[in-house]
Amino acid sequence: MIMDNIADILKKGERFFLASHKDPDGDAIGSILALGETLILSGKDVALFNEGPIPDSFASLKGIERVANSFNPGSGFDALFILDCANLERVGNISFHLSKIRPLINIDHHENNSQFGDLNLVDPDSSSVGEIVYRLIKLADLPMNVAVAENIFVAIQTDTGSFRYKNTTREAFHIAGEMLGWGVGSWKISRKVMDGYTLKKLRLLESTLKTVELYHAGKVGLMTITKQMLSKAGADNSDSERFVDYPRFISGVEIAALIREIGKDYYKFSLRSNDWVNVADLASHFGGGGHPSAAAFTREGSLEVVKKDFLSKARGFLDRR
Ligand SMILES: [Mn+2]
Repeated sequence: MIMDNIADILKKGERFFLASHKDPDGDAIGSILALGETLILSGKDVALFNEGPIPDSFASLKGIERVANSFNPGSGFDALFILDCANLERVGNISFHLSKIRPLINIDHHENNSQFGDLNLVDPDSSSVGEIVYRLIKLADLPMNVAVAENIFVAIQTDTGSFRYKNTTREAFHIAGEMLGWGVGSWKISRKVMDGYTLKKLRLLESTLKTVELYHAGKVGLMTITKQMLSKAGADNSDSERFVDYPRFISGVEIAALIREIGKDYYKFSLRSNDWVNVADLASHFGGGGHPSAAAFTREGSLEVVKKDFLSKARGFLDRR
């Protein structure tokens, strides 16, 4: 079984390269930190990579100082681990250089994962990659401590939206509970990772909330962030992490979207659904992807046009019920 093969590589190897997707969320950061820390505790050598930018809310996670955003492929790695990436390009600009390190081990939970690894451990039923890392640690009998536990907790907590999204399983609660047994202070982590707003983030939220619009009989909720709004708040796009939840909170909304201007006539759509719409399918119509209830895509064109195209496709998905 693939899981046993990977556990074997973790036990026998000495040097590992670990990377996760650019614009990281808590699962991307937490899962490489957790796997990195347990390997270091076992006396192994690890290089951790994330292209960034790393949101302020993760600045105090245990081991974060080890995560590099520049890359020298070096040599002598026993394996390359790519975590929480549906495809290799998600790693960012270094994806091209990574082909030098083998075997490439792909650990993920996106349904649309392209199976780009030499070994692919893809489990869409896992709440987070942090949950899969936990199982690997158990299987390979790797050491746990509070740093490993904290990062697994963060991965699960952030990918389940603090245990509220549809992927919040009994197993997710079970593992999170076990992490508290290792000394993780869940309230402290929540304060840092889920709260921990900076003033610029709150200012950005203030202006973003003013853009809320409802469409299709209140079933689609949209918010928009322009470059101008970012600069006015002194913020950047990493400050808008989870803002898409606000239109999702509105009663009656099934599809929530946050549209962010990321370049000239270039927009990123972050999507969430509350119940029946598979937003990964919806995003795939525009070349994106993700999970059934959390997905994203990017689109070129004027704001008016990209919004209109999205709303017309979204209507089709709402009508399918
Ligand atoms: Mn994830």
